[in-house]
Amino acid sequence: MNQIIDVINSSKTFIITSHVAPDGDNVGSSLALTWFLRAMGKESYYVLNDSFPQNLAFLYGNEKILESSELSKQILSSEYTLIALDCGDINRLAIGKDIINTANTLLNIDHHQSNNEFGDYNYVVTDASSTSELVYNLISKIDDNLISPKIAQALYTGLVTDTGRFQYDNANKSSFLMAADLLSKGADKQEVTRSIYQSDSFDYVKLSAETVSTLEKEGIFSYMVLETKMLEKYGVSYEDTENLVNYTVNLDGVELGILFKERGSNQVKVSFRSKQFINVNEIASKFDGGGHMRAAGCTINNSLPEAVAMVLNYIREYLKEHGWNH
Ligand SMILES: [Mn+2]
Repeated sequence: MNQIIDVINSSKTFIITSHVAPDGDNVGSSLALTWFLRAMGKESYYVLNDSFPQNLAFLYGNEKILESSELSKQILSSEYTLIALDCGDINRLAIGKDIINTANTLLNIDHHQSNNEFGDYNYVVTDASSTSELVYNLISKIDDNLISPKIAQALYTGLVTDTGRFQYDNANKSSFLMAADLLSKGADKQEVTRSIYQSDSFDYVKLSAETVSTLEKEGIFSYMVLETKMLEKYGVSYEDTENLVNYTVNLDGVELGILFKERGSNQVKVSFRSKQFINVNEIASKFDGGGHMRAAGCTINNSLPEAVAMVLNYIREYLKEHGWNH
């Protein structure tokens, strides 16, 4: 962490980016670090080529999140430090390759188990609750007084979403201490609750019901399927379905939950969640994906029925091998 602090102190211009399919932790940590660097008197830009879930709009407010093409040539031809947040794989960064290649220094700050330390400097702690917690540690060490209520709110959001409101086993003592400190620095916990957990649209709840109706249970695992036509029927966007997978793993007697989400005719996003002992990062990496012990995902370029069959066959074998198939 000290080398990262040295790089931050000595650089003038920063580009912050993160993984595709933005979530509370990557948006929260990115906004917090972008604003903190500006408070230090630095120039910093948050760049992410993707669309954002509606329930995070309260966080970014008027902040302009740039697409790669909107960064001026002037910035790209000057010296800048690129900071990759919450992303285990350089190929998953939602930013133009040229921006990665021409960066003076690449900093990698992350908590994914699958992170392969692709940065010039890496601050990777795989048992940290969230990248927001790592950014919090870092900026508290640089200058605690520059953490404004807005920054506190962004970090608090990342912490709450990545720990599933403090219920997953990645929520540890330091997470609660961080939460308490952020509340004292002006984070508004009820705004986070209202915006993220109490603002479901009517159509989203109807879509959830239809998705849950596909639920199947087989021994200690369960799964559901979300087809593109269901999203179209209810007018819900793909980005807004991040939490549906929880229905699969919250069942009594289930250790492993899987959600298959169809994307077009030949791509399926698979989300894995586990409760106590299955390392889903290991399972997802069999299909070129990754993530954490208790939450991971992968993308399969195949039709929905093919992808479902392929993953379920693998899971059945995997559970059998470990003696968990009953
Ligand atoms: Mn995260």
